[in-house]
Amino acid sequence: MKAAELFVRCLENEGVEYIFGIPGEENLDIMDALLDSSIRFVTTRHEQGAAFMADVYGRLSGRPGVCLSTLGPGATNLITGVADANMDHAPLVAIAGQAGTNRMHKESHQVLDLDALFAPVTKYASSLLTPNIIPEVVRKAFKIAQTEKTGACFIEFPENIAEMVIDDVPLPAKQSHLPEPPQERVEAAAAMISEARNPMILAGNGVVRAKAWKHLADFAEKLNIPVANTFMAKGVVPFANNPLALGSAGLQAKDYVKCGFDRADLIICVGYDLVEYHPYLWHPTRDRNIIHVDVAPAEVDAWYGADVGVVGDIKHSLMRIAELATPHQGQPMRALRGALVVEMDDHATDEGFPVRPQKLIWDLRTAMEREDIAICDVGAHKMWMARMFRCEVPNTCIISNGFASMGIAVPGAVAAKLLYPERKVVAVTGDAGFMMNSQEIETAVRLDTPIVVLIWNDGGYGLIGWKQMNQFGRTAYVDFNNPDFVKYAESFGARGYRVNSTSELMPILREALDSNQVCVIDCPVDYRENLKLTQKLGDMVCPV
Ligand SMILES: Cc1ncc(C[n+]2csc(CCOP(=O)(O)OP(=O)(O)O)c2C)c(N)n1
Ligand SMILES: [Mg+2]
Repeated sequence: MKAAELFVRCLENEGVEYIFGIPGEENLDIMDALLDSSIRFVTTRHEQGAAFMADVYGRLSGRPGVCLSTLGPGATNLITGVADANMDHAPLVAIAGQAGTNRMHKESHQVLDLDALFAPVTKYASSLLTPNIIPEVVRKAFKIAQTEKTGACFIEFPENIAEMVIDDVPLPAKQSHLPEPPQERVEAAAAMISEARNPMILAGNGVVRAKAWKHLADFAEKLNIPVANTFMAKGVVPFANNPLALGSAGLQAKDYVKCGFDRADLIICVGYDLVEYHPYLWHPTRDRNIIHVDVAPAEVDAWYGADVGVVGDIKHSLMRIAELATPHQGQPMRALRGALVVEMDDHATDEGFPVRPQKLIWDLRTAMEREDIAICDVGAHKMWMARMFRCEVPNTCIISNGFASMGIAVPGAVAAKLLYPERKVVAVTGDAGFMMNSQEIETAVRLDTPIVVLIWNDGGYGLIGWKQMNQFGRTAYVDFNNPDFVKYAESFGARGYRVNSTSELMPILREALDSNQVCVIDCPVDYRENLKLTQKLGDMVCPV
């Protein structure tokens, strides 16, 4: 068979269902071989869209999402989404065509050193310089992408190698197992927890990747320890009626949950990746005890001096520590949650227009079912969603907070809908982030993946304006004009809605969610609330 066919067999062997991408002149053999495979190729309208689809596919499923481009400009277009997956620890394998090995060594049309280009944004980048190594390279890329801490890998496939003839078979696709945490570390952690006066848990995205949310909730409940989660770990403990759930931590500003970190003498970090939330923001004093429960040893950071590291399978670590530690009494941090819930509930009947962020979130949460999925883009809207969108189930509010690239929401929603056709999927996006990958509306319409895109329209780069106002008292170069989003949506064959008054928002959301069509909702948002929030939190006196 041709090397390209063997390559595709190897991908099938890894359980690949979808490849997101754009064909080019240098991957003709792969594209042709895919026609005879079980893999579905999703043609996108930008390689960045393809990479974000693979990113969110990987994050939601735990299996590597796969994206593909041609050489040179196709490959550079992939990079942002690949970097996003890598820094958010989403498993992903990116594939790019390459010029033949007879012209890779010299100045030649569209040729870039792709291994070098992808090395800083992946865990492993390799080139198929001979057909004999295809089974090994593919297996290695998938194994590394799926091994904690999961991330992105890259394979470059020169066109002359792809058409060579080879007789070989894929290697068995096996996954490695995580080691048990050492008993002595488990005991040390349990002793530290038993002796603490005010322990608190910070749960990160690693809990979601390990599917350890039930174990975390049991751990917290048994030991009666409150839990804050990072933006990327929303849903790891049920929020509703759970006195131990303190909500999401991640704002740079003061916040209720931060009062918890100030009050705690011990912070138990579980599956926490430092990329999600700088330790200096929640641990400026550097004097608290820290227990690090994770699959990998703690990163070195002056504000993250782990006193006890429990490294190994997170589920087992949590179970074993909980067996040995003494439960705590009382709920000294409960008022923090109470203050947040008051804020969440405060805008339920708000009629002000443009719509306030709190009301937008209230209506969205009310319109969506528990298991429906929101994919957030990056901007002020993300901050509001992270803080105020109640989330009961992990992986139902996807936030990129490692690389935090704008443009993820629309393509990410397409991937989510492919994975979960029975659930509603909403892309929650700013007007700027929307325009960065809005071309994938065409992909969504063509694939018949009925997503709802909810645009928070402020005519600007809202988050940046917010920061500029905080720091300088004036904004600089953050305003822009938007196209008519309704007509824009309709031009793709999608439905477009404009929210003209706050009372229209809920009926429009319900209609769009029920429509089974791709829908775009243009919702004007009142970002005067941004500075009000900063002011309010700045003036806040900790309730604990
Ligand atoms: C690709 C990319 N470019 C720039 C940034 C920096 N940045 C973060 S948020 C933001 C503004 C986002 O504007 P918009 O999408 O309209 O959301 P809003 O803040 O208005 O809610 C910018 C420019 C980024 N995170 N990613
Ligand atoms: Mg905006």
